[in-house]
Order: sequence, then C-alpha cells, then structure tokens
Amino acid sequence: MGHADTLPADGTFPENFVWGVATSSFQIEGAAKEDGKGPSIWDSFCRKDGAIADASNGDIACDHYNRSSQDLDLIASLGVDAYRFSVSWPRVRPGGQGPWNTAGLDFYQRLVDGLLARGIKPYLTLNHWDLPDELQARGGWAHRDTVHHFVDYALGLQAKLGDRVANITTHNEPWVMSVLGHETGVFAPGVKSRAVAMQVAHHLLLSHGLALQALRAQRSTAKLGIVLNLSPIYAATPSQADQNNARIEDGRLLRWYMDPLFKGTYPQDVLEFLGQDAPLIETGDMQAISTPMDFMGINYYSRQMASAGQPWDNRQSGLELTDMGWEVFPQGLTELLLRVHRDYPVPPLYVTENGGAFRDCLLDGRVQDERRTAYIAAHIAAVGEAIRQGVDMAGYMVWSLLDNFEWASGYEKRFGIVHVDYATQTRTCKDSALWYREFLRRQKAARTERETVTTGA
Ligand code: IFM
Repeated sequence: MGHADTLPADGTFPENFVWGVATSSFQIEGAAKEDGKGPSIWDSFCRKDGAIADASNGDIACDHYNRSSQDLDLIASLGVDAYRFSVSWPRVRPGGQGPWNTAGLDFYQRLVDGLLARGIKPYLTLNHWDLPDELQARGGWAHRDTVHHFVDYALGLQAKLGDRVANITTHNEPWVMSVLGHETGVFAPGVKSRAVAMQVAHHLLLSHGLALQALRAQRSTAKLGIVLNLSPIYAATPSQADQNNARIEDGRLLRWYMDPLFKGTYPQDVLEFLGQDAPLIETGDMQAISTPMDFMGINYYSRQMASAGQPWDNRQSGLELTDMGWEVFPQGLTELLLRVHRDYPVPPLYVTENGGAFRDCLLDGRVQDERRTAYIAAHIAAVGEAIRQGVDMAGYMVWSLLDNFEWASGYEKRFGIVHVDYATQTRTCKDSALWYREFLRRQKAARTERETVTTGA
C-alpha cells in the first residue's frame, strides 16, 4: 500500500471533498435492445466497417443494466462518496422526443435509489455521447432543434430524478462530440466537416446554457454544470510555427469552451482561424451559454504537444506511456487547474475523470496493476498541489469503475480499477481498486480524527 502512505491525509483535501468513481451508459450498460431502448448513434456507428478496432459494439458491454444491484454493492465496497454515471437518452426516450420509456426511467430510478440507500451521492450526466439515432436522422447536434429536444429531455429527467441527485452535468466533453464526432469522424456519428463540427460545438454549449435556465426555472435542487476534457498544450519546438499551432490548438480545445461559458464570447483568434467554418450564432445565444454554473468538471488524462510540421509522436518524449499511447504527465493537471482558476471566474472544480489504460493480467484472481495505481496516486497528489496553491477543488473521480467499451478502441483498452471478464461478466477488484479503497479509508479516518480534535470529543 506504498502509494497511500505518500499521499496527504493531513487536511489538504477539504472536509467535504467528494471522492468518486465514474462510468457512462453506452460504455457499460449493454442491453442495447432490451425493455424498449432505442438505438443511439453509437449503436449505428459500431456497425460501420473498420469503425471500432476490435469490431465490437455496446450490445452487451458490462451488462450493467442487468447487474446494477451487484455493481452498486461493488461501488459501495470501495468506500466512495459519489458515483458519476450517465443516462442513455435513447433508453429513456427512444426517439429523442415523443413518448418516454417507463422501463428505462425505472432503471435509473432504481440506480439512484440504490446509491442513496448505500450512502453514495448520485452524479448524473445527461449526455455522454449516445444521442438517439432518430435525432441524428433529423440532423443531430448540427440541427438547432436538437438543442430544444435536449432541454426537454433534461426537464423530463429532472421531474423523475431531480429531487434525489446531488449533481447534474449537461454534457460530457463537447470537444470530443464536436471534433472527433464531426470533424475527424473517428467517433459517432462519423461526420467529416469542420463547419459542421463547429456548429455542433455551438449547439452543445447553447443547449447546456438553456438547460441550466430551464432546470433552475423548475426549481432544481441539484448542482448544475458541464464537464470539459482539457489539457495543457505545449509547442513541440520553440519555432514560431509550432508556437502558433499550440496557440490555436489551445484555442480550439480550451478557450473555445471556457471563453463562452465564463466570458460570453468565442475567442477571436479561433474565429479568425475558422473563417467560413465558424458557427451561426443567433441573438441571445452567447448570453444563454454564459449562464452561471454551480460547478465545473474537468477530465484530465495527459498533456498535448502541438507541431506545425510532422505530427508529434509521444514516444519522442521519453515519458512513460499508457496503453492508449498517452504520456503520463501528472504535473500537467496541477498546471491546468491553476490556469483555469487564474484565467476564469470558475465555480468549484471537480476532476470528473482521471485514470489510465494499462495492459492487465488476471492471475489467480488478482490483477497487479501497479502502474495504474501509481498513475492515480500521482494525479491525486497533483490535485492536492493545486489545492495548496489556492484552487477551489470539490472532488476527484477515477475513470473508470469498470473495464468497459472504450469507444473506437473497443474492449482492447482497459481503464477499470475493477477487471471485467467479458465472457463471464465476473468483476475482480484490481490492486488499484484495493489501493483506492485503502486511501479513502485513511482520508476518512484522518477526517474523523480532526473532527474529534476540533470538537474536543
Ligand atoms: O472512456 C472515455 C470517456 O468516455 C470519456 N473521457 C475519456 C475516457 C477515456 O478515453
């Protein structure tokens, strides 16, 4: 348990700091056609030749839909404060609009009630990429109508679950849906147009702002916010061309989202770079997008290198790489949190995802994933450093609870702290899960000790 000893149990993390684990609907639920669920864009994308590395799909995944009670016990056994999950829009409203699916809604109701019964706070994400296919057929996120369908979906869920969820995230990683889904086309729905991608990004942001306003008008008691995937971006060399490239990449990844959310404007240099590919913006849109949030989530995995010439190859850096080929760079997380805190009037921040894919070996009922444990411990320490330097941090969540469907990489990449044997659906806590449990036990013991000293009990 070496890493637990090296991490602070000294009050660095505030008393109410939330420790959690995270998943998403499409990646774990399976039951793709059960109980009235409609198809999502990922169900369709998986059927395209060559779209998924191992030609797999989300039909069964971790079969979480049929095993949620056992999975809830597993989550509780880790001693976390919170579980971050997403709702599958096509499971609860198969066409994206029109009739709701009671069986689907009941599933999430059982999930939320099951979490609360175990003393775990539900953190609900409305959109973690699995848009109903029927809405895609009508233009998907590129079409402004989808913005209003999303607000309606948010209100419906709020009516069903809103009184019991601690925290609602509108969108997970709009950059991914926009750029990977609609510019490079390597993710669903597989569109390849920069102009479409930027319109999608604008509609995602707009729907976020309008959903916040509508949920508050319906007296939401949950804290409301958005989750962005962010990284510090460095120029590969000091050349002017690489510096310029780094500036634009930073603009497209970070400032394109942070500026409108916190300043109500898009960054001018990115608008100029986009030229004709810039989105159509209607009067009032920017004001809606900048509706104040109660929290913001950041998903952090690595830094990024920008090069105007040959694409940067991560193997050049000499840093440790994960199985995704991503550099292990925990100091980037501290730097990122400090920058966001310095440049924007941010609400309390969460690291809503952080973790590593590593090749695991299940031997005699044990997975000795020392590298994953080291990765998580180093990043928790990086969050602690940001707190010491004044950043208002509200929580940290490991990605992911379970090995799961890693999008275009299929099941080949394993991010879980719990191993899943897909043939039998057996769950086995990896050493990283046991380490996290022990780390949380120590955090809580230290917290109780401090309370005892303070109250003199
Ligand atoms: O698995 C994904 C998750 O769905 C979104 N954030 C990044 C993770 C790892 O790639």
